[in-house]
Formats: sequence, structure tokens, C-alpha cells
Amino acid sequence: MKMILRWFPDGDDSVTLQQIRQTPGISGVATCLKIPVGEVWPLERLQALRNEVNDAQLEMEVIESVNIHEDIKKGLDARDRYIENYIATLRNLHAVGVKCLCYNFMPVIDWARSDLAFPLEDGSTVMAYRHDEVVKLNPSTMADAMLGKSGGYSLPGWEPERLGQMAADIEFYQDVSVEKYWKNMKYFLDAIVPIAEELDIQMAIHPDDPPWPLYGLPKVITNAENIHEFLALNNSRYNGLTFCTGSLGSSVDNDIPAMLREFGKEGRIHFAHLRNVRHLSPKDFDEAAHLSSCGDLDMFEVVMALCESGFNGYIRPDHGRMIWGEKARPGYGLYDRALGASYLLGLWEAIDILSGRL
Ligand code: CS2
Ligand code: MN
Repeated sequence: MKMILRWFPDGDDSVTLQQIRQTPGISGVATCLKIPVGEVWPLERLQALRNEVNDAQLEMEVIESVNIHEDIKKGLDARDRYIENYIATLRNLHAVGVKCLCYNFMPVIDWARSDLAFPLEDGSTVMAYRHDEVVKLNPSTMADAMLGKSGGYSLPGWEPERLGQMAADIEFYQDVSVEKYWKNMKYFLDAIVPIAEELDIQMAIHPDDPPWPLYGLPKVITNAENIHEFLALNNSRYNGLTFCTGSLGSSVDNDIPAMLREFGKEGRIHFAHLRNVRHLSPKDFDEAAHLSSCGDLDMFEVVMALCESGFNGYIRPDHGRMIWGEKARPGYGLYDRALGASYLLGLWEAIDILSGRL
């Protein structure tokens, strides 16, 4: 298992590689280039990024994310060109030593929250989701509201070039059935997974966030049943998961440790995003600090389930709260994520030792 932190290059992060390097137990970063969706990620820029990360004595084995062009998700003819570009990007990622690629297949909207800085009683702030507020907004006003509160940082998945198209894209999907969406996904996987196998890059899809339908868009990676269906679309182990306890754990119906055990045993979890969540109702939640006592997930069980399944991939603490007056990209401050990483490493160490002795 390797513990990593997400980091954004090119001055788009308040957190430095040196700070990450000084956080105990962190071996590397999950990072990305800012390239318009659909274009090939240039090798020279990847080499420069890898060198920058390595110079800080950190590894760059995980990329989060190479986003998928909407034409692929829509199943349009132009998808073949974008799939070719995706393959070219995979080859360049391989050339710089990338081993795991996190991506998502969410239509139009990557993740949604009603508040990026909801104040808790202790004065910290968290990202929050209130379903009624989200559905009252139209997606473009939500985008404006989110970007207006991002403190000037880009928000992953809310790239400006997507936003102009948003209304038309949402309209398009109103006629796309879930069955058709699965077909489009399979088409992508069948083209990409053999290449990922050849290049030894684990493909790791991120679940839909939140894990329920929004604005009439198909949401298909939300629970054990549809994750099974997804994995069966292409049975290679290289067709795997980013198991995000924050996203999947927002649904009270998901038994997170049971899902981790099941998919972990099958060797299909390559990357884990670990975070707690506090449920306020079946469709309202606050993100929470990583400890079991701070939310509704049993994080001991979560780490135990991963450990038991022989998990050998990457873990990162998912979003953190904003604490100690830090000014950073919502969800991606240093302090709370560093606390989260230490806590998770402590759980891992204890479970590892105890299970060895039993
Ligand atoms: C989310 C997503 O998990 C997260 O932190 O903020 O932006 C996630 O990185 C993407 O959906 C992965 O493709
Ligand atoms: Mn996540």
C-alpha cells in the first residue's frame, strides 16, 4: 500500500511538494496537467512534471484525472478520434512511469455540492450537500455558485471549457437511457483496457458523486450492483476502481466495508479515496474529518476491509475540512488531509501488525 496526496501543479495549489514530502508516510502525489479535455497530454510536459515531483523525492505513479471527452460518453461518431487521443495520452503516461489512472464517466457534471465552505460548530468548514438546494438551482447557476466560492482555485471537474456546453449537454442526455450509457462505456473500455494492460496502467474509475441521479443524467457507478455490472463490461483486472468512501458513503444504502471486501478480494480496487461523511438525511450530507468519531462510517472497518483483501494499491485521504485558518482549494487544504493521512496510516499499521500476529 502506498499513501499519497492529491496535488495540483503550475502554481494552482496552496500546498507545496515540500510540505507533502514532510508529511510522514507519504510516498507520492496524485496529480494532473491542465489540458483541455480530449487533447493528448504532451510527453514533454509530463516529463517536466514527473521531474518536478521526483526532485521533491516524491513519486508520480498516479494521475487524477484524465477526463473523458463528452462525445465518448454520448457515443457520438467523433468518439473514435478522442479515444485515439486517450490512448496516446496513456502511452505518454506510461513513458513517465505512471501506474494507475483515476478517471470518471459521469455525464456533464463531475461532482456537486450546495456549499463549499459550510461552517461547523468548531469553526472549521466543510463541503456540504443539500439535495433540495441543488435541484432548485439549474446546473449553470450551481457552477457559478461553486466557482464563485472556490477562492480563485480551479475546481477539478469544473473546467471552464465544459461549462458553456452544460445546458445543451444536459438536454442531450435526457434521451440517453442507462442501457445506452452502459454501451458507450463498454465501447470506451474495450478500446482502452487492452492498451492499459499492455502498458501496465491500472484504470481506476471514480464513482458518481453524489451517488444518485441529478438533473435527469444517467448515474451508473453508485452501488454494489452497478459496480458489478461495470466490472463485467470488461473482465480484465486493469478495468478497476477508485473506491471513494466519501462518494459511495454518501448513500446510506451502501455497506462500504462489505463493498470493499467484495471488490478488494477480486483485485479490482487500485486506488482508494478514504474519508468520512455525516448523513443528515438519505440525500443530505456534510463531508467529515477522517476519524470514525467524526462521521457515520466506521473507518476502522474500512481500513480493515482493505487490509484483509490484500490491498496493494494507492490510498489518499479524500477531501479534508478547512481548519486552522488555512486558505486553500476547497477540500484540498494541507492540514486536515495530513491529519487524515496520519490517522489512516495509524489504523493501517495497527491492523497490519495485529493481523500478522493473530
Ligand atoms: C473529486 C473528483 O474525488 C474527488 O476528489 O473531487 O474531482 C475526482 O477527482 C474525479 O471525479 C475523478 O475523476
Ligand atoms: Mn473521491
